[in-house]
Amino acid sequence: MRLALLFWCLTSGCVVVASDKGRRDLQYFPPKKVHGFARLNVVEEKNPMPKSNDTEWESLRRAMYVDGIVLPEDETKTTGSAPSWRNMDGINGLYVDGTSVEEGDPLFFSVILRNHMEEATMLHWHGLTPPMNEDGVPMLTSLPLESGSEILYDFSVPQRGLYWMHSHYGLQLHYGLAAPVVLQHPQSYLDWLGVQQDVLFFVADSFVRAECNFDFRLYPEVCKGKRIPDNWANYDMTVNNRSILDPAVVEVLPGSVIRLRTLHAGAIALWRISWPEELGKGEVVAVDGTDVERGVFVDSIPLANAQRMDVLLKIPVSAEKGWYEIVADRITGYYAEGTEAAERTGMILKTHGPHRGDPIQSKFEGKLKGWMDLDLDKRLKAKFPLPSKPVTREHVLRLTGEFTDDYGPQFSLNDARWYNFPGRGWVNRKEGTLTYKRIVQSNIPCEALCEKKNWRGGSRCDPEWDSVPLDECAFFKASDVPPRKNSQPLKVCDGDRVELTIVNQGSPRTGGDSHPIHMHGAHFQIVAVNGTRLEDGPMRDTAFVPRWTNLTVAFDAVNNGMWLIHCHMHFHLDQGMATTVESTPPLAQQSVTEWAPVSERMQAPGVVPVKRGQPGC
Ligand SMILES: [Cu+2]
Repeated sequence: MRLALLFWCLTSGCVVVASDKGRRDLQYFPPKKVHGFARLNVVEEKNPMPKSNDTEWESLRRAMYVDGIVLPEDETKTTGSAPSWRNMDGINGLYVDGTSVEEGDPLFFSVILRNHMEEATMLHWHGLTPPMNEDGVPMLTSLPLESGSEILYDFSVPQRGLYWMHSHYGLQLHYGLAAPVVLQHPQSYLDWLGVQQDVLFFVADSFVRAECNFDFRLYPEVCKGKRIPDNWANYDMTVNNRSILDPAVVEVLPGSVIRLRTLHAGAIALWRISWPEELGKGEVVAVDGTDVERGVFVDSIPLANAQRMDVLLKIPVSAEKGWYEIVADRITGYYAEGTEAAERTGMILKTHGPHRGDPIQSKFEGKLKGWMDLDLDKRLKAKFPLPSKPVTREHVLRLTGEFTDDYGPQFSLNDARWYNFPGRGWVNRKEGTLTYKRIVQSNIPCEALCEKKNWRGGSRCDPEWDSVPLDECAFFKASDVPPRKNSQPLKVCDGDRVELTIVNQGSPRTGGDSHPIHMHGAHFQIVAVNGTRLEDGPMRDTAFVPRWTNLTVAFDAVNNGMWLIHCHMHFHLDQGMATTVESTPPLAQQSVTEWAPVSERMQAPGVVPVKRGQPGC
């Protein structure tokens, strides 16, 4: 195996670094040829099925999804682990078969993506670590995928676990544009875990029409001047794309061990997932697609936006009931709401016989803590922690801003708001003034400042509006605005061991919120909570940061480029809660090559690996 790996590295250019735990930490450059691919389509449903009784807003509903085609055998040049599009427990997703590939060896992620929608899109491969041009972030490292066009992604991944794809373009995640990505473990590892069956639990919430929430004044042609309140009745809560009224039913064998693979694909809610007492405690075996040391048992799973967690559950041999309910309760990040009145969705595990047909119940009815904290993260230990290495760079990322009842999420990072996709904003159209066409991209309309109708009667809504003369308010019109350049990136040098302390002190006026912070391009390790160091804390790509908490994460800057770091509550991202981690000096932007004709397919996408070692560092 060593010889084969060496040969592969010589011909394909990978970097192998031995860690102090004996793990091969691999950074792969893109494969030079296509190893068989999956063909995916991004589609908008023309007439989405009504899902709520709230007919007032149903006509505005949008629904988007990813669909795929399994190519005939003779059209692929498969190596045995090429991606395929599969139905996994009722939801379609991308499956990369690593059962016969050794852990640490590359799996090939070769995907052709075609946009069948009328608007542009771009899919991000959440948690994967491709070269930056294939990360799927429009306007930062790639072009938007315009209507009717195709693109080829072709890179290799060392990871094994549960990942996902989702739109990073505009408000599309609110409309459900997401799907699972399974990078299957080696069969020997599954045997060691004792797993006989994987059960995917893809829990999501999507909002009926995101533009018409706090941004409704920016979209008068769609929202007709009315705001759709973001109360939970205007969300669809689903597991594997099915509601609680018609839940997914997955058949399992009595006496078997299942790996319940939970993934939060929703835009806003936080979830706690639980199962009946007959199934006992679950053993946590992975978070965010990274394995953890065994021996941590839980009776429920807290899941923030974009996070994943795998647990082993034993189906009783007797299986007297014939069915077991896996329940997701909406919880909060900062105060106890309990679960009785909380929104709920779920799925059925069935051994035999019909499901009883009653609404899904939770064993924790009214008893479970309804908020989310880091207690479980503190207990988990990474199976493959970062190798020990001196820290060479430290950064602080303050989670700033607040939510106001009148004007919605006004969050920022280090007091700056940044928008990396085209959206709408307010443009001053008064001729002959210094503020002519000054863009204020914010959901607070100018009249809010003029009327001083802000949070609890204060005199100020948003610093961005402070410099606008009151008599110019009438000249601000809702307009399309381009993305801005990020003026406050977190700069790192290639090869740095970075420690990033995420500070969430809350807001003195509102108390503040909790935020799931996701970084692209690398997994980070949770190394300290409120200054207390963790030994071999879990590796994650999305850390939940409760309010009044400081969380320190560490990562190695080996995947050179520009990487988005942002809150994964989508309304918060929409309002600018994002920045970038960038190598110093900033790299020239490269765009992903557009889809090449068939004769050039073997060369696509032609992305040149970024050179290691930056001058000035
Ligand atoms: Cu947030």
